Amino acid sequence: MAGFREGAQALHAPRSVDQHIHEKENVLRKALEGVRVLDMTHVQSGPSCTQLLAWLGADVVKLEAPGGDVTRKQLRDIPNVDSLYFTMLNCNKRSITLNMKSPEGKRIFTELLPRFDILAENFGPGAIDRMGFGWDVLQEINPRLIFASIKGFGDGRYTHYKAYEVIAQAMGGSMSTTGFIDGPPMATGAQIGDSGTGIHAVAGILAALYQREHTGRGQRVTVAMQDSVLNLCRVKLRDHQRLQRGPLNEYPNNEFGDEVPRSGNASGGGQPGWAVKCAPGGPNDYVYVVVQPVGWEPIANLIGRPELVTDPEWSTPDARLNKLDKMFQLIEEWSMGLGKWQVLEILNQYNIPCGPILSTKEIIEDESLLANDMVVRVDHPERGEFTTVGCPLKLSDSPVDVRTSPLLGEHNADVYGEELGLHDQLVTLKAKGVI
Ligand code: CAO
Repeated sequence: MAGFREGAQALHAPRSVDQHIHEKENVLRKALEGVRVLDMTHVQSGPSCTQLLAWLGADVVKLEAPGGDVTRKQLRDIPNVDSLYFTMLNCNKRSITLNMKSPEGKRIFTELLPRFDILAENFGPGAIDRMGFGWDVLQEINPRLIFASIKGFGDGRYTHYKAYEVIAQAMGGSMSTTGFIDGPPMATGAQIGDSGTGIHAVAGILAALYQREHTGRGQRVTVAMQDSVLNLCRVKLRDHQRLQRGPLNEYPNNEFGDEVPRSGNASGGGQPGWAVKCAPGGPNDYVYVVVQPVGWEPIANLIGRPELVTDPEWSTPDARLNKLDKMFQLIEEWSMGLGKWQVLEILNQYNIPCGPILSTKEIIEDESLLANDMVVRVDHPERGEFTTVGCPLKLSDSPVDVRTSPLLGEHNADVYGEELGLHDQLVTLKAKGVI
């Protein structure tokens, strides 16, 4: 951690040229090198957060109950091998096991804690307190500790409730605003409740680490899944308030009540957009097209309706607002004669923002995603090679090297033996179910 502190202090202290050179020579190879995370997270929301910290260079030690994170066994595709659910969310971490309900487990935990900068968890409400390690206790053991918790909900009537991905989508404003008006509320495939919350937690943890450089104190970071989804649904709350002044003209809906309706594939932004069908008509043969004001002329020409460029009924964004459905129908009549990749190419020749709907197969085979290390092949000691999603944060001085997730308890000897000097007790601790 010493290198990290020096680096951060240097940010606010005046530096001489000599100091600059000296710092450059001692440059950190990873942004979070020296930062240590004791990772008690499980399932998705927490592990997605700590995996990012690991990719940024932190030493992330995942502490699991002796039975392991439940996702090691969930949705297994190969018998007796850690599931892809687990391997894709726990790369670059180390694994130790510890029974937090045994007195010896609690003692070992108390010895471990001062060696870490961050403790992360996303247990059900109250679980960490029931283990005997509430914030007061943790602070006493390690005043510099940053204690990050992900829960379903913030303080209030839902505090004590457990939460999963789609529950957060339901209660954060996403489900009521996703789908078509004549259909039920819909969940989105993007895991905004779990991984979306994990990313929010990363931001909170990094801010707390930076503040600690000034105060010397750790702090509590809490992030709720409902709050994170709501943060991502900000524009829907914008539209809710706009409703008081009249209908939302850019929505495809004809009627408006006192709540934001589901609006199908409408763009949600200031520029209208829609997914139009393409040939040969398969489930993902669509292109999402956004019609900016400058895009109308080339689009009208491309679709064979040049007269609409100057027709006052069509020539301005305002004039088109009450017939967006008709506008996208005209575009679709054109796009249905072309494949989605052709449409992408043609529209981009005119700088018209658009995107083909990519299937998971197309994504996993996409050359540019592979080249950018966003689709990454990783070697796992038991399953062989697997494919995962790489790190979307690209730092020029902190390259990410995606490495396998750990086997359960793989690093017990390293951490308990090397760090705590418990080499001789490892076999007994294992036999007693402590590790
Ligand atoms: N040693 C001993 N016991 C351990 C342990 C360890 N190392 N790690 C966890 N446990 C115990 C906990 O102490 C808890 O025991 P008690 O309830 O008896 O105190 C028990 O495991 C269950 O913990 P849990 O409530 O976290 O797990 P669950 O399967 O019942 O619930 C979930 C799962 C996800 C609903 C809940 O953890 C939750 O609401 N988390 C917060 C929201 C969240 O992150 N959701 C994400 C869901 S998908 O990414």
